[in-house]
Amino acid sequence: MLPRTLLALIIPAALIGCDRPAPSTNPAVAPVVVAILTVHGRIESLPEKDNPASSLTIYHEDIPGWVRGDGTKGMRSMPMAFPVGANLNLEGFAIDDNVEFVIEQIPGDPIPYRVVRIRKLAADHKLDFTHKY
Ligand SMILES: [Cu+2]
Repeated sequence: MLPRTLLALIIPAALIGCDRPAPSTNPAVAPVVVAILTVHGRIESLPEKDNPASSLTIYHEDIPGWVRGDGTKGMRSMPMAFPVGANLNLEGFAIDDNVEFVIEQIPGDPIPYRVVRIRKLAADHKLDFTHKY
């Protein structure tokens, strides 16, 4: 678990360039996972120990199932910083690795999306960063 101060620094950076779902205003409603998305992309940076400004940044392909704040869906391919789930092990991953990863989206949670699984794809796997919608 990351120290709170570290999260406070990482989360705003992770949200830049992305459409953040509005947090729930009703404290009685527990945040629920609204989407579990399997996505392909290429690692651009990795979180570094003792560097709160670092992050898992992945240039991801289009994500048609991404739930936007207004309830519509889709996010075009882009480089994007992702918060990392508590049990995600990034040992052995390197910049420029092609990866398949799973994002959980939890609007209303202090961390409204996070990467919970990741695996390497073949180095010659063809990624498609064209915008298809
Ligand atoms: Cu994105």
